[in-house]
Amino acid sequence: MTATRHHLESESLTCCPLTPPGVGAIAVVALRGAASWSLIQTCVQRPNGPLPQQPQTDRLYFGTFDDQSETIDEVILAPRHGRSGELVGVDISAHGGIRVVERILMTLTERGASLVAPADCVIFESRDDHDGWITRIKNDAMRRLTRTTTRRAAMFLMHQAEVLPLAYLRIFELSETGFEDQAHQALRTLIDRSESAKHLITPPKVSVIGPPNAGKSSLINALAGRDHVIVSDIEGTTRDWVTVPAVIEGIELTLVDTAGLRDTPDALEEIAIDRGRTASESSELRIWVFDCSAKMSVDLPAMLSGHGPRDIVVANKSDLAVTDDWSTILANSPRSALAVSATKQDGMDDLRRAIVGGLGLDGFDDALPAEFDPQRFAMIREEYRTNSNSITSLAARIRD
Ligand SMILES: Nc1nc2c(ncn2[C@@H]2O[C@H](COP(=O)(O)OP(=O)(O)OP(=O)(O)O)[C@@H](O)[C@H]2O)c(=O)[nH]1
Ligand SMILES: [Mg+2]
Repeated sequence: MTATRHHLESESLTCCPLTPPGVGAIAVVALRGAASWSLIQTCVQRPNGPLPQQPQTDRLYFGTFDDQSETIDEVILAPRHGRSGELVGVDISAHGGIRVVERILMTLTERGASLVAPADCVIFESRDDHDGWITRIKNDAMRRLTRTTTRRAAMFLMHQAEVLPLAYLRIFELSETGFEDQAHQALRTLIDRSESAKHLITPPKVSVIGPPNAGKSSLINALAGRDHVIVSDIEGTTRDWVTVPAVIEGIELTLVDTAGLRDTPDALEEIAIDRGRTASESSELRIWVFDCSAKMSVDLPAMLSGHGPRDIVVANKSDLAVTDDWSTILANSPRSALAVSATKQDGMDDLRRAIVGGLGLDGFDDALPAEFDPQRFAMIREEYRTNSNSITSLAARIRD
């Protein structure tokens, strides 16, 4: 028996899988007990060295979970603290797979933790959790983890399991103690942040529209990092709209490639253009793509008249000789268009930043509270709108 094991056995340590086996891209294992961090320190290494002696509250740690000298998986650690700030456990999220979870549980039990059924593993406890609403929100976040596909979404949900119930508690407490204005302000902030955060949970649709041959499909391939859609110099190559998954700054997106907008005698193409237009209207963000080496074939201001405030205008093919019209637009300050070359991959970082900004996620801090559940979000927004004088009804519905 090692010294570590002997030391840890004197404390009560339990572990259990929190996510169902084999489902989703992320698996979460809960480790509970005051000594859980000491145990974790023996099996998780950060890329730049060991874990700190004590975990900070409201912080996640990224590292590799090792058994002897072999790495089992990359993990995110979420330390869990009790009401008075004491450590009560650590949630370990790995990439999933039955074997990985088994090996993590095996390592933890070898080092002193007892394996228990999820129902016996106290997941969360809070003095204010009379009717279980805090536990419910936290467990909702954990369940959603099994459906995430990016590390960023996983980190966001693990943060929310901790901070979202606290944000609600604070709003209720402010209201119950007579600080209605502050309660409203805090709720408004939560709603605004949730509006952006929804894009971390449900991949937003970003459609790419513009005249034929402007390089829309090329741009989509450049953003997705693979040749998903057909590119050719024949105008009207893309017919019916096509969706392509992509990840930008950890945000999962659905890019929508559409048929080039033009007047055409071809009935099929006209239908494709119409369908593309409809798809783009229901998108969260639209990217207008033009060929800046070609004479402007459209009345740009007219074309952009339906243009939403957050839509992005791309002047593609900036590697070729740029026409005078486009030179003027690109020289304007502030610039209304981004100069990009899809084939040479120039200007793509600016475009990615503009997409993140257009989705309201520029500088978004995943560790601050935001509602992640679409139904609860719709409910709090509605309560705020219709019942803006009272937090009481909102509190009752959240606690219900
Ligand atoms: N030089 C240069 N050529 C490009 C660039 N982007 C696209 N092209 C070329 O432009 C032509 C049209 O590209 P596509 O991506 O098919 O254009 P599209 O807008 O999807 O066209 P449709 O589907 O017909 O509406 C192809 O020959 C591409 O190789 C670029 O940045 N620079
Ligand atoms: Mg195309």
